[in-house]
Amino acid sequence: HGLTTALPAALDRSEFFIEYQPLVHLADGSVSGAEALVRWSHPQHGVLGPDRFIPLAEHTGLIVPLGRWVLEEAVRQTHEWQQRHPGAGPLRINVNLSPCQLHHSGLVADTVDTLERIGLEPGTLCLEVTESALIGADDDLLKPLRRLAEMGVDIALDDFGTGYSNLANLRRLPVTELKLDRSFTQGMQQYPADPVDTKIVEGIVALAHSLDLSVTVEGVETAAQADQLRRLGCDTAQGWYYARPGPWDHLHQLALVDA
Ligand code: G
Ligand code: G
Ligand code: MN
Ligand code: NA
Repeated sequence: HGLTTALPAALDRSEFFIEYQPLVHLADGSVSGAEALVRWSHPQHGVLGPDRFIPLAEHTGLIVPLGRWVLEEAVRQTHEWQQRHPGAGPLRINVNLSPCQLHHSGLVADTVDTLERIGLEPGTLCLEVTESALIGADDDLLKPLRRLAEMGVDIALDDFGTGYSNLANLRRLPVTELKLDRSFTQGMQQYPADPVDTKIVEGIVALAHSLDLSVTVEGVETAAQADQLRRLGCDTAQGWYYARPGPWDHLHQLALVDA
């Protein structure tokens, strides 16, 4: 596969870049942070989304250095922003972790090193891990996440509700946040919202809050969705209604509006 063999050189030539999608407090609409989403500016094919190359990078192991680069870049831009806007309040940065990175023994050391070298508080970072990556995870796999959580790094369970949700299992995972999959948000499109989705979201919010987990909803595209998810008690939202993923400067402007 041509893209696979081009990946290592692409990393050397800095062909990757990050777009940031804002995370918004549902209570007042203020920006709380952003999710870092990697893209590849391919010299022939143009801008490629992560779906096109993350699976290839996972297959070849390049995901480890690529993931390290994403973390470094996202932490650096967040820190730079904080230095320039000390009064604006901390912006949280969410970075996705692939299951391969969880298996890599350097995860904790790399993360700690990046945060310390750049000078970002661990509590400013949230690592997103998919629910499916943690299904059936044994203690060895959870140990690095637990270490990071003890240091104050937030851990979010991404795409929650799409995997096999063993709710009892949730207690044993070192997570601080659930990111509800877009499919639940779709049921909130009309008034009144889909009654089944409403019941499910209510149940998940009650469970999450009883375990001291916050709830982020993905894929919010309309005011109706934001409104109904807010009333169901969800804490944070992300989606095109607020902003599409974009360059840091775009996020920067949104964050300063309510600062
Ligand atoms: O916004 P977008 O279509 O680009 O994101 C598609 C998927 O790619 C998301 O589910 C996200 O979890 C994943 N993704 C985006 N950036 C990264 C990254 O840096 N590392 C990993 N492992 N996945 C990412
Ligand atoms: O990590 P994750 O898979 O959740 O990454 C978010 C993905 O969802 C990215 O591909 C992003 O571009 C996409 N996305 C973000 N906001 C919206 C939205 O409001 N609607 C839809 N359909 N997709 C979205
Ligand atoms: Mn994600
Ligand atoms: Na997701």
